[in-house]
Formats: sequence, C-alpha cells, structure tokens
Amino acid sequence: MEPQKILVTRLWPQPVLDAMRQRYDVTIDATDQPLTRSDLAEALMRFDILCPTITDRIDAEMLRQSGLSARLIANFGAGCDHIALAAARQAGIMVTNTPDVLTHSTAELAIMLMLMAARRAGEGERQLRAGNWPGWHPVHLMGVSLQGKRLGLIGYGRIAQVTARLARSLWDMEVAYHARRPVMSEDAPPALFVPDLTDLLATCDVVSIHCPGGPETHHLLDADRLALMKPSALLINTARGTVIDEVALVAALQAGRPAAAGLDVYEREPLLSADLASLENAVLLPHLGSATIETRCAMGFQTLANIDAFVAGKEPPDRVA
Ligand code: 8YV
Repeated sequence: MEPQKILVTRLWPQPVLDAMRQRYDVTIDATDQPLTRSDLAEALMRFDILCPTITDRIDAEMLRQSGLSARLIANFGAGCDHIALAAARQAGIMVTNTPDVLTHSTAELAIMLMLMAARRAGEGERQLRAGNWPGWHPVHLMGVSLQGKRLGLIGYGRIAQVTARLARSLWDMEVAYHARRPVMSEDAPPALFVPDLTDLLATCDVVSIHCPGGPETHHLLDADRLALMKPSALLINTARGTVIDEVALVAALQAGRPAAAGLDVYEREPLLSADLASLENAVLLPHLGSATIETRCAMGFQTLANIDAFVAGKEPPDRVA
C-alpha cells in the first residue's frame, strides 16, 4: 500500500513529529502560521489525512467540494467546534480528537484562573511591574477567599469533574453543576445537579464553564444571564470563547457584576478586544489550557494512535464523526 500522505498544519513537539515521520509521508507546515481557507480546502484534495488544530476552520463548504482525497481528519485537540462534523460524515471523512490527555492540565488552569481572579494576581503584578506599588498596607489589593464557597460548573464532563475534585480538596468548595442531564458516572465527584442554568448562575460564588463550543452553546451566557450572577461572583472560562457574549461580559465587568473573570479563551482568537484588555478585574491568558510539554506530547501521540488504527483498518479509539 502507498504510504499515507499526512499534513500536519502546525509544528508539534519534536518527539511526536519524529515518530510520525518514521511511519508516514508527513508534510509539516514549517512556517507554523495558521493555514488560509484556500490552503485548507486544497489540502483536503491533496492529502489522505489532515491533522488540524483549533486554528484551522474546516467548514461544510470545503467538505462539499468534489475530488476530496482526505479520508481522515485527526484533530490535535479535544474540542472539534472548528470542524463541520456533519459535513465530514456526509463526505465519508472520519474525524478523531484527543480527549482525556488534556483533562488535568485544563482543570488546573481553571483552578489557577479562579485563584488569580480571587486574589487579584494580575492587578498586583501589573501594579508592581509598573512601579506603582505603594508598599504594604492593611487594605492593599484585598481579594476574596475561595474557602467553603459554592462552585457552579456549566457542563460536567471530564475537565469539569477534575476541576470539582481539585476545588473540593483545595478549598472544600460545595460543587453544583448544570448540564443537559444529570451525570450518573460513579467516578464523578459528588455534586448537585441544577437543571435550570439561571438557578446555578444566581447562587454560585464561582461559575466555571466546561461545556463544548459550537452553535448549541453560542452566547449561552448573554447579558440577561450574566446579570443573574451574584455581584461578588467570579466567572471562569477555559472552554470556548463563543459560550460567552464577550461584549456583554465587558459591560458586566465594567458594572462590577460579576466581580471578576478569569479567561483562557475568546470569541475571536487570537484577537482580544481593547475593552476587555483594559479591565483590571479580568485575568486574561492566551489559550494555555493544554499547554504543558507533557500534555502536548500526549496529544500528539494520541493523534498518531488514531491515525495508526485508521490506517490499519481498525476503529480509531477517539472517533467523533
Ligand atoms: C487545544 C483545546 O490546545 O483541545 C482543546 O479543545 O481547547 C486546547 O487545549 C487546542 O484545541 C488544540 O487544537
């Protein structure tokens, strides 16, 4: 059989690329720039397997082109809202992702954002670096404690469950979650299921988003829902920027309700709105959820495992379409 022609759209950690090159005919975009839409459309007609990331939007129109050669889209990442899954299915292209391996690092980042927002870490760092520290005094940059507070999770999948576990062990937080239906898994840490999102928003001290992106959750947190949050609450997002109406969030943070936000994801990445950037009560990170060397290598090797299974004619372990 001809070696499979694979396109890796961005640079991955070197050990994964080395392993991949030993097995396949791999093309890597060494410029490490996001591909243009036309490059991606063309790649679907030149390669057997595409390995995109979140920076590659593969839309339905591209997948309806005639003459597609691609048979597998092996996504480097868990979320697949940048890929038109139904259109891929219709085109006979399988799609896989990399769940599990990034669960812990993303949950850790949610915890870090909670702590940074609660303890005003960004504000303090900016003040110090700018030479504006007035020196220690009893009411300087007082934050809030997370000890014993109520954490509300939107979505209760793997990342939310690890976040719940960490928050309980660190701060003995009481955990509640909203999801489409109660999660019955015995492995899930105990948490109260709240069927109505508005109840969760109105009663939690920290709200952390862990649902998938895409049309179903687009602007799930709009101006009306944000207005339900406690004035003292913190809002954390390590999922997808599209879940929050960012313009409404800026207005809400300007009005001080919620009190602060910790964000790792944005509506129009990598663009950051100037209004959001100017807010002292927003902690902002550049989509670092899975960015540890261990996790990024694991994501690469998991993508490779999906490719190996596909090429061997077996069911890939992480098929999503
Ligand atoms: C990834 C993520 O790094 O996996 C996801 O869904 O959000 C990130 O942690 C990114 O998606 C890579 O494609």
